[in-house]
Amino acid sequence: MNQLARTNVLNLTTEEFIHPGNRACTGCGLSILYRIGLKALGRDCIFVVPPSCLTVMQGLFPVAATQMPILNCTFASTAAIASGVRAAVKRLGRETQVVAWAGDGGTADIGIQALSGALERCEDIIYICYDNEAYMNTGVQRSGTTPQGSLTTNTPFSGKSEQGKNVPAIVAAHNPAYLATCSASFPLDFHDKLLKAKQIKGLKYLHIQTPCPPGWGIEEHKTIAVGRMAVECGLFDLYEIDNGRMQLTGPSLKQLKQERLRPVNEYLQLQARYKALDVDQVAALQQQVDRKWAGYRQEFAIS
Ligand SMILES: Cc1ncc(C[n+]2csc(CCOP(=O)(O)OP(=O)(O)O)c2C)c(N)n1
Ligand code: SF4
Ligand SMILES: [Mg+2]
Repeated sequence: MNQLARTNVLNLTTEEFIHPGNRACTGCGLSILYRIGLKALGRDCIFVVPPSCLTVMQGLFPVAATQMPILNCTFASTAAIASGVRAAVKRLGRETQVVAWAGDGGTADIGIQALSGALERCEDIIYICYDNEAYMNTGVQRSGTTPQGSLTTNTPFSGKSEQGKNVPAIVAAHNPAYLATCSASFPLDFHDKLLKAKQIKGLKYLHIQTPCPPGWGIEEHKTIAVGRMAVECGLFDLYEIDNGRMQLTGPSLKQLKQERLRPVNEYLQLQARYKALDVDQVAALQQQVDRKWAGYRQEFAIS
Protein backbone atom coordinates (compact mmCIF):
# COMPACT_ATOMS: atom_id res chain seq x y z
CA MET A 1 0.00 0.00 0.00
CA ASN A 2 1.64 3.23 -1.01
CA GLN A 3 -1.07 5.62 -2.14
CA LEU A 4 -2.62 6.50 1.20
CA ALA A 5 -1.47 7.01 4.76
CA ARG A 6 -1.91 3.81 6.74
CA THR A 7 -4.75 3.67 9.18
CA ASN A 8 -3.96 2.85 12.78
CA VAL A 9 -6.01 2.68 15.97
CA LEU A 10 -5.31 6.34 16.64
CA ASN A 11 -6.51 7.73 13.30
CA LEU A 12 -9.29 5.21 12.58
CA THR A 13 -12.59 7.09 12.61
CA THR A 14 -14.62 6.71 15.78
CA GLU A 15 -17.82 7.06 13.76
CA GLU A 16 -19.80 3.81 13.77
CA PHE A 17 -21.94 2.54 10.90
CA ILE A 18 -23.53 -0.38 12.73
CA HIS A 19 -25.64 -0.16 15.84
CA PRO A 20 -24.32 -1.80 19.01
CA GLY A 21 -25.37 -5.43 19.29
CA ASN A 22 -25.85 -7.90 16.48
CA ARG A 23 -26.61 -11.59 16.05
CA ALA A 24 -23.11 -12.86 15.28
CA CYS A 25 -21.60 -15.58 17.53
CA THR A 26 -19.09 -14.54 20.16
CA GLY A 27 -15.67 -14.16 18.59
CA CYS A 28 -16.99 -14.01 15.01
CA GLY A 29 -14.26 -12.85 12.61
CA LEU A 30 -16.89 -11.46 10.27
CA SER A 31 -18.32 -9.04 12.83
CA ILE A 32 -14.87 -7.47 13.41
CA LEU A 33 -14.27 -7.20 9.71
CA TYR A 34 -17.69 -5.79 8.95
CA ARG A 35 -17.48 -3.03 11.54
CA ILE A 36 -14.06 -1.88 10.34
CA GLY A 37 -14.91 -2.29 6.65
CA LEU A 38 -17.91 0.02 6.97
CA LYS A 39 -15.63 2.69 8.43
CA ALA A 40 -13.64 2.63 5.19
CA LEU A 41 -16.69 2.55 2.92
CA GLY A 42 -18.53 5.43 4.62
CA ARG A 43 -22.21 6.26 4.43
CA ASP A 44 -22.70 6.66 0.71
CA CYS A 45 -23.03 3.01 -0.24
CA ILE A 46 -25.62 0.34 -0.94
CA PHE A 47 -24.99 -3.30 -0.05
CA VAL A 48 -26.15 -6.30 -2.00
CA VAL A 49 -26.03 -9.41 0.19
CA PRO A 50 -27.08 -13.02 -0.45
CA PRO A 51 -28.15 -15.45 2.31
CA SER A 52 -25.30 -15.96 4.81
CA CYS A 53 -24.20 -15.25 8.37
CA LEU A 54 -23.92 -11.64 7.24
CA THR A 55 -27.66 -11.39 6.56
CA VAL A 56 -28.32 -12.77 10.04
CA MET A 57 -25.87 -10.33 11.56
CA GLN A 58 -27.43 -7.42 9.69
CA GLY A 59 -30.87 -8.33 10.98
CA LEU A 60 -34.25 -7.62 9.45
CA PHE A 61 -35.97 -4.27 9.07
CA PRO A 62 -36.96 -2.57 11.37
CA VAL A 63 -34.33 -4.10 13.68
CA ALA A 64 -31.35 -3.87 11.32
CA ALA A 65 -27.82 -3.48 12.66
CA THR A 66 -26.41 -1.62 9.65
CA GLN A 67 -27.17 2.06 9.15
CA MET A 68 -26.90 1.96 5.33
CA PRO A 69 -29.33 0.43 2.78
CA ILE A 70 -29.03 -3.28 2.08
CA LEU A 71 -30.63 -5.25 -0.72
CA ASN A 72 -30.95 -8.95 0.09
CA CYS A 73 -30.85 -11.11 -3.00
CA THR A 74 -30.78 -14.74 -4.05
CA PHE A 75 -27.46 -16.58 -3.95
CA ALA A 76 -26.98 -16.85 -7.69
CA SER A 77 -27.69 -13.20 -8.47
CA THR A 78 -25.45 -11.13 -6.15
CA ALA A 79 -23.04 -9.71 -8.74
CA ALA A 80 -25.82 -9.33 -11.36
CA ILE A 81 -28.03 -7.38 -8.95
CA ALA A 82 -25.09 -5.24 -7.83
CA SER A 83 -24.47 -4.47 -11.54
CA GLY A 84 -28.11 -3.39 -11.94
CA VAL A 85 -28.05 -1.23 -8.82
CA ARG A 86 -24.85 0.42 -10.05
CA ALA A 87 -26.49 1.18 -13.41
CA ALA A 88 -29.46 2.77 -11.62
CA VAL A 89 -27.20 4.83 -9.36
CA LYS A 90 -25.21 6.03 -12.38
CA ARG A 91 -28.41 6.97 -14.19
CA LEU A 92 -29.30 9.15 -11.19
CA GLY A 93 -25.88 10.84 -11.50
CA ARG A 94 -24.74 9.66 -8.09
CA GLU A 95 -21.38 8.34 -6.95
CA THR A 96 -22.83 5.89 -4.39
CA GLN A 97 -20.59 2.84 -3.99
CA VAL A 98 -22.32 -0.44 -4.72
CA VAL A 99 -20.86 -3.20 -2.59
CA ALA A 100 -21.68 -6.87 -3.07
CA TRP A 101 -20.72 -8.67 0.15
CA ALA A 102 -21.05 -12.45 0.09
CA GLY A 103 -19.74 -15.57 1.82
CA ASP A 104 -17.54 -18.24 0.26
CA GLY A 105 -20.53 -20.46 -0.56
CA GLY A 106 -22.24 -17.49 -2.20
CA THR A 107 -19.09 -16.63 -4.13
CA ALA A 108 -17.05 -19.75 -4.90
CA ASP A 109 -20.03 -21.99 -5.64
CA ILE A 110 -23.50 -20.59 -6.11
CA GLY A 111 -22.75 -17.03 -7.25
CA ILE A 112 -19.67 -17.63 -9.36
CA GLN A 113 -21.32 -17.32 -12.76
CA ALA A 114 -22.80 -13.90 -11.95
CA LEU A 115 -19.43 -12.79 -10.55
CA SER A 116 -17.64 -14.00 -13.68
CA GLY A 117 -20.11 -12.09 -15.87
CA ALA A 118 -19.70 -8.87 -13.84
CA LEU A 119 -15.91 -9.25 -14.04
CA GLU A 120 -16.06 -9.69 -17.81
CA ARG A 121 -18.22 -6.57 -18.14
CA CYS A 122 -15.86 -4.62 -15.80
CA GLU A 123 -18.79 -3.49 -13.68
CA ASP A 124 -17.93 -0.57 -11.42
CA ILE A 125 -18.64 -2.32 -8.11
CA ILE A 126 -16.77 -3.57 -5.07
CA TYR A 127 -17.20 -7.31 -4.48
CA ILE A 128 -16.20 -8.59 -1.04
CA CYS A 129 -16.03 -12.30 -0.30
CA TYR A 130 -15.61 -13.19 3.37
CA ASP A 131 -14.28 -16.70 3.41
CA ASN A 132 -15.02 -18.64 6.58
CA GLU A 133 -14.33 -21.75 4.51
CA ALA A 134 -17.76 -23.41 4.79
CA TYR A 135 -21.50 -22.80 4.68
CA MET A 136 -21.62 -21.67 8.30
CA ASN A 137 -25.08 -20.16 8.54
CA THR A 138 -26.75 -23.48 7.78
CA GLY A 139 -24.59 -25.51 10.16
CA VAL A 140 -21.06 -25.91 8.68
CA GLN A 141 -21.39 -27.71 5.36
CA ARG A 142 -18.36 -27.90 3.06
CA SER A 143 -18.03 -25.27 0.35
CA GLY A 144 -15.71 -24.98 -2.65
CA THR A 145 -13.14 -23.16 -0.49
CA THR A 146 -13.20 -25.60 2.44
CA PRO A 147 -9.58 -26.79 2.70
CA GLN A 148 -8.69 -30.40 1.93
CA GLY A 149 -8.74 -32.59 5.05
CA SER A 150 -11.03 -30.23 6.95
CA LEU A 151 -14.06 -31.70 8.75
CA THR A 152 -17.54 -30.33 8.23
CA THR A 153 -20.97 -31.80 8.92
CA ASN A 154 -21.18 -33.27 5.42
CA THR A 155 -17.61 -34.44 4.77
CA PRO A 156 -16.36 -38.01 5.33
CA PHE A 157 -14.80 -38.78 8.74
CA SER A 158 -11.42 -38.38 7.04
CA GLY A 159 -12.24 -34.76 6.11
CA LYS A 160 -12.87 -33.12 2.75
CA SER A 161 -11.20 -35.13 0.00
CA GLU A 162 -10.94 -32.38 -2.63
CA GLN A 163 -8.63 -29.35 -2.69
CA GLY A 164 -10.13 -25.96 -1.84
CA LYS A 165 -10.83 -23.61 -4.77
CA ASN A 166 -8.44 -20.69 -5.12
CA VAL A 167 -11.09 -18.04 -5.77
CA PRO A 168 -8.71 -15.03 -5.95
CA ALA A 169 -6.79 -16.88 -8.69
CA ILE A 170 -10.05 -17.49 -10.59
CA VAL A 171 -10.93 -13.81 -10.26
CA ALA A 172 -7.37 -12.76 -11.22
CA ALA A 173 -7.75 -14.70 -14.48
CA HIS A 174 -10.51 -12.20 -15.38
CA ASN A 175 -8.03 -9.33 -15.04
CA PRO A 176 -10.05 -7.23 -12.55
CA ALA A 177 -9.39 -3.54 -11.92
CA TYR A 178 -8.11 -4.41 -8.45
CA LEU A 179 -7.83 -7.55 -6.36
CA ALA A 180 -6.72 -7.92 -2.74
CA THR A 181 -6.61 -10.70 -0.21
CA CYS A 182 -7.13 -9.77 3.43
CA SER A 183 -7.62 -11.38 6.82
CA ALA A 184 -10.16 -10.59 9.52
CA SER A 185 -7.20 -10.72 11.89
CA PHE A 186 -5.61 -7.73 10.13
CA PRO A 187 -8.70 -5.51 9.89
CA LEU A 188 -6.81 -2.27 9.29
CA ASP A 189 -5.07 -3.80 6.27
CA PHE A 190 -8.57 -4.59 4.96
CA HIS A 191 -9.66 -1.03 5.79
CA ASP A 192 -6.81 0.50 3.77
CA LYS A 193 -7.28 -1.86 0.82
CA LEU A 194 -10.94 -0.81 0.74
CA LEU A 195 -9.95 2.87 0.75
CA LYS A 196 -7.77 2.13 -2.25
CA ALA A 197 -10.50 0.11 -4.00
CA LYS A 198 -12.93 3.02 -3.62
CA GLN A 199 -10.69 5.19 -5.78
CA ILE A 200 -10.51 2.72 -8.67
CA LYS A 201 -13.06 2.37 -11.50
CA GLY A 202 -14.12 -1.13 -12.53
CA LEU A 203 -14.59 -4.31 -10.54
CA LYS A 204 -12.65 -4.43 -7.30
CA TYR A 205 -12.52 -7.84 -5.61
CA LEU A 206 -11.48 -8.34 -1.97
CA HIS A 207 -11.18 -11.85 -0.53
CA ILE A 208 -10.95 -12.08 3.24
CA GLN A 209 -10.14 -15.13 5.32
CA THR A 210 -12.55 -14.99 8.26
CA PRO A 211 -12.09 -17.33 11.25
CA CYS A 212 -15.34 -18.74 12.62
CA PRO A 213 -15.14 -20.25 16.14
CA PRO A 214 -18.00 -22.79 15.88
CA GLY A 215 -17.18 -23.81 12.32
CA TRP A 216 -13.42 -24.13 12.81
CA GLY A 217 -13.60 -25.57 16.30
CA ILE A 218 -11.59 -22.84 17.99
CA GLU A 219 -12.07 -21.02 21.27
CA GLU A 220 -13.88 -17.70 20.85
CA HIS A 221 -10.98 -15.65 22.22
CA LYS A 222 -8.55 -17.18 19.69
CA THR A 223 -10.16 -15.76 16.50
CA ILE A 224 -7.51 -13.11 15.94
CA ALA A 225 -4.60 -15.39 16.92
CA VAL A 226 -5.70 -18.20 14.58
CA GLY A 227 -6.23 -15.84 11.63
CA ARG A 228 -2.81 -14.31 12.22
CA MET A 229 -1.25 -17.74 12.35
CA ALA A 230 -2.74 -18.64 8.94
CA VAL A 231 -0.78 -15.71 7.51
CA GLU A 232 2.36 -16.29 9.59
CA CYS A 233 2.67 -19.93 8.56
CA GLY A 234 2.29 -18.95 4.90
CA LEU A 235 -0.98 -20.77 4.27
CA PHE A 236 -3.08 -17.67 3.63
CA ASP A 237 -1.14 -14.89 1.92
CA LEU A 238 -1.92 -11.19 1.87
CA TYR A 239 -1.39 -9.60 -1.52
CA GLU A 240 -2.89 -7.26 -4.03
CA ILE A 241 -3.05 -7.18 -7.81
CA ASP A 242 -3.11 -3.65 -9.07
CA ASN A 243 -2.78 -2.88 -12.79
CA GLY A 244 -2.11 -6.55 -13.39
CA ARG A 245 0.91 -6.55 -11.03
CA MET A 246 0.87 -8.82 -7.99
CA GLN A 247 2.69 -7.88 -4.81
CA LEU A 248 2.68 -9.30 -1.32
CA THR A 249 1.47 -6.81 1.28
CA GLY A 250 1.79 -6.13 5.01
CA PRO A 251 2.86 -9.09 7.13
CA SER A 252 3.18 -11.41 4.10
CA LEU A 253 5.62 -8.99 2.48
CA LYS A 254 7.69 -8.83 5.69
CA GLN A 255 7.77 -12.63 5.81
CA LEU A 256 9.64 -12.78 2.49
CA LYS A 257 12.81 -12.01 4.43
CA GLN A 258 12.27 -14.91 6.85
CA GLU A 259 14.09 -18.11 5.99
CA ARG A 260 11.51 -20.26 7.76
CA LEU A 261 7.91 -19.42 8.51
CA ARG A 262 5.92 -20.82 11.43
CA PRO A 263 5.18 -24.52 10.94
CA VAL A 264 1.68 -25.07 9.52
CA ASN A 265 1.03 -27.62 12.24
CA GLU A 266 0.87 -24.84 14.86
CA TYR A 267 -2.10 -23.41 12.96
CA LEU A 268 -3.79 -26.77 12.30
CA GLN A 269 -3.50 -28.00 15.88
CA LEU A 270 -5.56 -25.12 17.23
CA GLN A 271 -8.61 -26.17 15.21
CA ALA A 272 -10.88 -29.16 15.77
CA ARG A 273 -11.80 -29.20 12.05
CA TYR A 274 -8.30 -30.52 11.26
CA LYS A 275 -8.24 -33.34 13.80
CA ALA A 276 -8.60 -36.03 11.09
CA LEU A 277 -5.32 -35.03 9.41
CA ASP A 278 -2.51 -37.55 9.89
CA VAL A 279 1.24 -36.86 10.10
CA ASP A 280 1.81 -37.54 6.38
CA GLN A 281 -0.96 -35.16 5.33
CA VAL A 282 0.46 -32.41 7.55
CA ALA A 283 3.95 -33.02 6.10
CA ALA A 284 2.55 -32.86 2.55
CA LEU A 285 0.81 -29.58 3.32
CA GLN A 286 4.02 -28.18 4.83
CA GLN A 287 5.91 -29.11 1.64
CA GLN A 288 3.28 -27.44 -0.48
CA VAL A 289 3.59 -24.21 1.53
CA ASP A 290 7.41 -24.36 1.43
CA ARG A 291 7.35 -24.74 -2.36
CA LYS A 292 4.96 -21.81 -2.73
CA TRP A 293 7.17 -19.58 -0.60
CA ALA A 294 10.35 -20.66 -2.40
CA GLY A 295 8.53 -19.54 -5.57
CA TYR A 296 7.68 -16.17 -3.98
CA ARG A 297 11.30 -15.64 -2.90
CA GLN A 298 12.43 -16.23 -6.48
CA GLU A 299 9.69 -14.15 -8.03
CA PHE A 300 10.25 -11.23 -5.71
CA ALA A 301 14.06 -11.64 -5.90
CA ILE A 302 14.80 -12.47 -2.28
CA SER A 303 17.10 -15.43 -1.72
C1 LIG B 1 -30.67 -21.18 -3.30
C2 LIG B 1 -30.45 -21.36 -1.83
N1 LIG B 1 -29.85 -22.48 -1.40
C3 LIG B 1 -29.60 -22.65 -0.08
C4 LIG B 1 -29.97 -21.69 0.83
C5 LIG B 1 -29.72 -21.93 2.31
N2 LIG B 1 -28.59 -21.14 2.82
C6 LIG B 1 -28.76 -19.98 3.46
S1 LIG B 1 -27.34 -19.32 4.04
C7 LIG B 1 -26.45 -20.63 3.45
C8 LIG B 1 -24.97 -20.73 3.71
C9 LIG B 1 -24.17 -19.70 2.98
O1 LIG B 1 -22.78 -19.98 3.08
P1 LIG B 1 -21.73 -18.86 2.80
O2 LIG B 1 -22.03 -18.14 1.55
O3 LIG B 1 -20.37 -19.47 2.89
O4 LIG B 1 -21.96 -17.82 3.98
P2 LIG B 1 -21.82 -18.14 5.58
O5 LIG B 1 -23.09 -18.76 6.00
O6 LIG B 1 -20.66 -19.06 5.76
O7 LIG B 1 -21.61 -16.82 6.21
C10 LIG B 1 -27.28 -21.55 2.79
C11 LIG B 1 -26.84 -22.79 2.15
C12 LIG B 1 -30.60 -20.53 0.34
N3 LIG B 1 -30.95 -19.53 1.17
N4 LIG B 1 -30.82 -20.36 -0.98
S1 SF4 C 1 -21.25 -19.20 12.46
FE1 SF4 C 1 -19.20 -18.32 12.24
S2 SF4 C 1 -19.33 -16.76 10.62
FE2 SF4 C 1 -21.42 -17.26 11.31
S3 SF4 C 1 -21.89 -15.69 12.87
FE3 SF4 C 1 -21.09 -17.52 13.95
S4 SF4 C 1 -18.85 -17.13 14.11
FE4 SF4 C 1 -19.66 -15.71 12.56
MG1 LIG D 1 -19.03 -19.38 4.45
